[in-house]
Amino acid sequence: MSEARESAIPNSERAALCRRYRLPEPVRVTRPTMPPLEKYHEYLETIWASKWLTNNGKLHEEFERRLAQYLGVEYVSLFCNGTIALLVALQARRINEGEVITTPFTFPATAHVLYWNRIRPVFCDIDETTLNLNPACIEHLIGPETKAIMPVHVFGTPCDIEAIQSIADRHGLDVIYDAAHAFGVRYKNRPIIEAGDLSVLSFHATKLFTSIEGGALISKTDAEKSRIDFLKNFGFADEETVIGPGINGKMNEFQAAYGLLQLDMIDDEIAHRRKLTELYREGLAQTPGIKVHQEVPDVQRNYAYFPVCVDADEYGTSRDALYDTLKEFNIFTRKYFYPLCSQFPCYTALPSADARNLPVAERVAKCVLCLPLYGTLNEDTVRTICAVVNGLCAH
Ligand code: T4K
Repeated sequence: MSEARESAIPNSERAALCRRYRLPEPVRVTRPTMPPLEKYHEYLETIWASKWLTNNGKLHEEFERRLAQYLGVEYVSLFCNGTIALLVALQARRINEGEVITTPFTFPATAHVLYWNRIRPVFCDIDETTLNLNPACIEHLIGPETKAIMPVHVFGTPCDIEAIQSIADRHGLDVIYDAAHAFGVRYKNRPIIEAGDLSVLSFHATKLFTSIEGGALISKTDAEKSRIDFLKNFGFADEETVIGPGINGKMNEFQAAYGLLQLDMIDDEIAHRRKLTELYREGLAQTPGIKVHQEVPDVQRNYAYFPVCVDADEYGTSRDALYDTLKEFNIFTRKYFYPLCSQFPCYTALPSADARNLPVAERVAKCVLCLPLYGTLNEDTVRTICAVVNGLCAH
């Protein structure tokens, strides 16, 4: 039953459901909430007049300052995207050999930046509730080659930062958080991006907060921010001094302008997503086999994603069958994060990638489904999606 790929309700019932609930337009897992075009145009005029397109321009400066203020942290370095920010985070801490412990339940970028820094990823199992690294599984993976831990706040849910920090302190390891999903999240009333040594945000177009492409690296000291800023600009400290093997990770003025406009909209975006999340929770509360992500205490959430787990036996249909059937209704969900990074051909030979070491991650990757959630999604559409998910349940 759990491997069933077909919708378990009869075809005639499914066709009737489709006639009633099929959405007129495709609804994707996410859409960016666009700022007013006139306002972006005003920024374009400023850029045109200044002829300053990139390399630490005025808008970049303003965005970095206002972003730090909004996020409640002191040291923000803007990047062209989150992946390069992660790559530079490792270089900033001089981690470019050995092993780093990370989660397999993440976007490929997390594991790939390790590989690109010549580091062996060591995959560690996850916690069933938070879907983040399970601290209880970390310690036995630490060996003489271990340099750092790279946890991910998956779907914006904070990792167990206290437990992870105490393991890192005991073993003298760095902690670099992939906080790509955690824009604006607070834990015990502090920004989650303060945790660990460094944190990386992503501002990709699919993210809660976007600068088209973009990202930021959050550091703790003046000296570290300077090193990061040099590293993202080829290592240049001044016109004639290169402090190290840097890269081009700079954010340009067009991205910064877009980011500045997003800052004016982000609180409304989060508030609307919160409302939609509540509607989903209500609408799916009684659905057998649809397990909604549990709230974690002391967290001010950002409502970046709405993941559910489909229990094929209870729901009567597998996650994959539901994913396929929803398309007939014009509902385009995503299986974030399936397959696991440990299942990619480039990593399967690693001993830590063995499925027997990752039972929770393996199980979650087979049942997780992210339903559409974004600021311009309307409440009726969420009600319809719930009605379809309920209607397709075989029990
Ligand atoms: N670490 C983690 C944990 C991450 O999740 C990510 C990125 C990173 C690191 C790396 O950060 P960046 O280097 O990307 O800054 C998307 C994003 O490309 C990726 O940024 C993101 N995670 C990941 C979770 O999602 P795809 O392959 O699912 O994107 P795509 O093109 O299929 O888009 C999904 C849906 O979004 C589309 O069906 C429609 C909508 N969309 C997309 C784009 C690009 C739009 O409406 N407009 C758009 O411009 O990866």
